[in-house]
Amino acid sequence: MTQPTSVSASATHSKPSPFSPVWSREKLEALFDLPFLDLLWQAQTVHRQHFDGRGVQLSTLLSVKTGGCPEDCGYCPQSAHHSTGLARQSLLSPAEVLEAARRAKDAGASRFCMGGAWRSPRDSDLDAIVTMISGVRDLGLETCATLGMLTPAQAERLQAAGLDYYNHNLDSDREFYGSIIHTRDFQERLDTLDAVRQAGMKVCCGGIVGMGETRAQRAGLIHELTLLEPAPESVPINLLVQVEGTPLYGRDDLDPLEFVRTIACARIALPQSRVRLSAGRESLSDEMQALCFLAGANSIFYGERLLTTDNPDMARDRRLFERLGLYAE
Ligand code: SAM
Ligand code: DTB
Ligand code: SF4
Repeated sequence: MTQPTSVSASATHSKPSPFSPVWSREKLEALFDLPFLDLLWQAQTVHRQHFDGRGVQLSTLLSVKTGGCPEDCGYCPQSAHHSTGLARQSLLSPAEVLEAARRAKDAGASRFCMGGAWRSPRDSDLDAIVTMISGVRDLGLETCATLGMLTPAQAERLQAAGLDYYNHNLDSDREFYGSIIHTRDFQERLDTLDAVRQAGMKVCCGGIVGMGETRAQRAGLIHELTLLEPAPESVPINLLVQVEGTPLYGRDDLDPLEFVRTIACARIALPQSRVRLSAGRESLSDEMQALCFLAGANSIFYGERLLTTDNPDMARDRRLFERLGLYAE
């Protein structure tokens, strides 16, 4: 019988950080390969060193501009390149957005995230967005937006309006990325993340698994996230929601335990970040979600809809929190 194994971060990476241990891609691959229980034990240990183990942050999403996006992201129902039957919706009014934010706050969310299906917003689009941001803030919610690529000036404008977080995902390993998205490259994503950081906002950056990538490529995604300096404060790990009409529809489902492994590796390699159990919860049992929390997830999207697809209803989540003794942060 083999003994429990642990993998520790190496100090010999090309980009050493004074703030956190450094993970090479090879070390991350080895972490992914640990026996499942050893990996979970290590993740839960790291989790408890940095967070209260039972607190889970709740973010509610709203799609403020839906569909018709010029990008061709292979997973996304909102791309104009795919025929998914999704109804387009032009930019909502600030009043409509604030009404949804009020409901989210009353239901217990602490952060409200506004998503726009743009490659990059026009400056004129941001006029309404800045009104939404200050209104949501005035309700006492943290604010987050995900609007595509930003110029440095646009990032500064959003920050000045009171935007706390900007979500922009790396989405996958650098080498796998090109088989999923052809209309913007990995470096452009890094440039937007840089603009967000330089403007002084917190970064929400993660990815999607279950797109047909290998385990080594999942390790590659986490590795890329560890190279962001400082580490993103918020790391959404999405499980692909397969939408008919998208190129990724019909891919083999990822083994749910592999999803748990991805959460655990994100937790260990990004010990101070909130790791969000994001899209895909609808397809996970309560028991599988419990394993994700054990692996170190400490944030969820809360509310019946993600952007265009379903999420567990709030009553189910409240029951889940009760069953597991979790509390909302
Ligand atoms: N258009 C902006 C962008 O791409 O940055 C913001 C919205 S986009 C929908 C935000 C993220 O949602 C994507 O980066 C991706 O990680 C996630 N996402 C989109 N479709 C998904 C799907 N079908 N399953 C899981 N995650 C998805
Ligand atoms: C993120 O990483 N996941 C969220 C949020 N950031 C914007 C979006 C998930 C979208 C899932 C597909 C949909 O509902 O359209
Ligand atoms: Fe557009 Fe974002 Fe969807 Fe890509 S993920 S198609 S950029 S909305």
